[in-house]
Amino acid sequence: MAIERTLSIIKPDATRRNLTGAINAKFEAAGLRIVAQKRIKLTKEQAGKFYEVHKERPFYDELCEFMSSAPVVVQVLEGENAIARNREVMGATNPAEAAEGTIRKEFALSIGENSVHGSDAPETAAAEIAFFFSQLEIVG
Ligand code: RTP
Ligand code: MG
Repeated sequence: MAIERTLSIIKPDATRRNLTGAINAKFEAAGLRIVAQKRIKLTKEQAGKFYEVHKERPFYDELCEFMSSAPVVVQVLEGENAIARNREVMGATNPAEAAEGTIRKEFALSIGENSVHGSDAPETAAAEIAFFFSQLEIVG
């Protein structure tokens, strides 16, 4: 199995409720290592750029508002099959459909305010990591 890196974001609904540590504990328990991490506040424009793939979706504006409404914690997670592993730990986008024990099942408030983001493929992981981090900031 390949060692991968993926981009994770702890979203505003979770930072507001002081859940950063509880969410990180889930990643670490799943064998994912946090090899880079910073707390930032996105502007609506920066959120819009990050989520540009969703530009045509009906929820785009609401999503960009939400992602810039409070600080987020952006992180690089590393481990075996980290991209798929992380998405497993996150659970389904809609918390009503998320499996027991997943982050979204335990913490998400709604399909929009769903506590975490995770890259969905090797190409998007590489691009999303580069969006937030320089190589020097990632220490494996
Ligand atoms: P993410 O990209 O954040 O890891 O989540 P995902 O792959 O599970 O979901 P995606 O389809 O990529 O959607 C990105 C984010 O947009 C918000 N969303 N809102 N109101 C809605 O119907 C709706 N659908 C999606 C969520 O915050 C979702 O994580
Ligand atoms: Mg996605």
